[in-house]
Amino acid sequence: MTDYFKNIPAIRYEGPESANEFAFRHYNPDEVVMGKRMADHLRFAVAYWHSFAYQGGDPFGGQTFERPWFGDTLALAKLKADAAFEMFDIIGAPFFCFHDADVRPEGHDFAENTRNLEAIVDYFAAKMETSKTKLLWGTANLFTNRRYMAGAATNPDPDIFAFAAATVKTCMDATHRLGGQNYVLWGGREGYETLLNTDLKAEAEHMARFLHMVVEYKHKIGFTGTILIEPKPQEPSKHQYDYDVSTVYGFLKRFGLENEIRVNIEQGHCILAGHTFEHEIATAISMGIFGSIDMNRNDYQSGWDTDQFPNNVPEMALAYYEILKAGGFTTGGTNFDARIRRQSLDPEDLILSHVGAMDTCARALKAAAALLEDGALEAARKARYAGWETPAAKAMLTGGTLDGIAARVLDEGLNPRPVSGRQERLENLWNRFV
Ligand code: XUL
Ligand code: CO
Repeated sequence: MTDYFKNIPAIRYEGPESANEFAFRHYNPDEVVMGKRMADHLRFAVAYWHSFAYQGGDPFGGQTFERPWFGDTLALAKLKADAAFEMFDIIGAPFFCFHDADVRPEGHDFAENTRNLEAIVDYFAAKMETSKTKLLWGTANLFTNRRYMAGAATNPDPDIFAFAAATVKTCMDATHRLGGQNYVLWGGREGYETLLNTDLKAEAEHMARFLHMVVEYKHKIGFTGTILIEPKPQEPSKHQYDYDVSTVYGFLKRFGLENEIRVNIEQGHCILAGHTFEHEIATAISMGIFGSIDMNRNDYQSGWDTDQFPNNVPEMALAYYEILKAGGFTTGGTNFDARIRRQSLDPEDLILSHVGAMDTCARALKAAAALLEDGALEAARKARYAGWETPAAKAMLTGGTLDGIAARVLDEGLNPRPVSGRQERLENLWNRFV
């Protein structure tokens, strides 16, 4: 036991009228929404890196937080784990996520990194025997250490490719051992700064081989979770190879990986790519590669990946609407890839940021479910495409040819009239539910 969160009570649902800061107003884990417990719909996860490893730095200044577990020893890494599992209990987190570098001290070489990781995995495993919190996903940090400055799987140096591959092996082992439901690959440095020193074709082929090895190893060890790629358009690299969902899909298809790897979609990354969150989610669903979400928001003025906690209910509702419509998460969930601001120094800030974000998501889920159950939006969407039910329309898709269609257009004297897209009417409908 640590005394880090000593004065903070376990957070319970008290309903929308409660004025208690340390209570949920909307997230009621056992409440049934569309036939399923809210907790089972949302599948919240705490991100270890932001809540326990982030020290408060920004590009102009270093550490602002003082946490008793900061430091690079195994004893401190265990203290960090103690505090983390205490926080998971306080907020009732069903899941957590971690990178190797968040949980273990940095070693001098691969062997020491592996020993340190295994020691912490043992420590987690013992805690998880009694904890209610499970592992949503594990991942390898292949971007912080200077060895990865020119990439991991796409590094021009084959020894760094090898170091990264060996590291992913250990992280997949850790994830498998802890019962993780997914394994994530975010290619922070898989991209480039200047074409003057970059061989695009070679880098793509190396990354594809790397991903095939990940898939092969997954099957070899009997890991039944989902392998996920997390798209992001830039930052840290100027040009990232995993720009957005469509780019990732094209890459997977090009190298025959589209049935093995899905995507973990992060709100802030979508915005950086010039898309909305719901666009990226709907795109992934339409391509059959939707996996999980990283929930956060960026500052809308700065244009950086500021990883703030979500607080915009209508926006999140659009995202959950697409997820619910597609049948909900399977192995995926809602990972709060979000950190408190560097001035938010108190233990309470760590807890209440999650409480607010869980409430935001719960409100969004309920609004999305109500609209889906109402059915008016889907009916309108279906009506817009109703013309495709006619035999002539269907025939164009099955055996249509340009000259055959041209003959029919002439023959029937087709002169179609545009119809309203009714955007504002649909926005009004949407607004009745959020
Ligand atoms: C970086 C980011 C990562 C991934 C995991 O922008 O989102 O934290 O989620 O490596
Ligand atoms: Co993320």
